[in-house]
Amino acid sequence: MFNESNYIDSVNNAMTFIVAISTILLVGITITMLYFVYKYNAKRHKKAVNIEGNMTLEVVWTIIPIMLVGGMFWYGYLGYNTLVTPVDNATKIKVIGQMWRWHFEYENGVKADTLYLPAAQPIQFEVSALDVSHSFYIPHFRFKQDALPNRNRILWFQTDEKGTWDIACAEYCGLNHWNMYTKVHVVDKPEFDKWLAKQAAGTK
Ligand SMILES: [Cu+2]
Repeated sequence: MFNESNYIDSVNNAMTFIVAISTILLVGITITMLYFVYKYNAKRHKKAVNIEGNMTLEVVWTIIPIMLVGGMFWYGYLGYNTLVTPVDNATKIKVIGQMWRWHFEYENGVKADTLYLPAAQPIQFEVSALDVSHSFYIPHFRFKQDALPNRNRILWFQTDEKGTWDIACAEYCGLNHWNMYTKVHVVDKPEFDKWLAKQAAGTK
């Protein structure tokens, strides 16, 4: 239910939907405009005429945009809903933004500046910040959440895809915002447990 492809798909679908609508509108409006420039050229129509009160047109151009923005909202909502629906037995990780680095805290007290995640396991991120507003952003997973001081945002996430990807800050937060990068390593559960145990031993 919560594999990464579900979440990625909903963001990608929303993007495709919006680009498709925008393209259709751009082409349609441009063609109509050029046609009107030709048809209502001053050489053919010397006198401008005002047309008023067409109920059908009013209704049509009210309903169509409502359906379009409703569709955009729906696709966005699907992705958001996936993130905010609680999952049992999730690995809990605190994500803390600070000028200009990320901190990650695990349930057993392990702290790290690089994020390790177990693959195919539900993760619960608790996102906050120490100083100013940041935004926790993993472009590969289309994952983005504002990290705000005095506010904890809880999101559930899961990925089946193993590998290493960038984590960025997506909210301008000062001089070194541009360099507020770290990495996420998604590894098998046994490898993750081993890493976590090793870190715990090292911090004692
Ligand atoms: Cu930042």
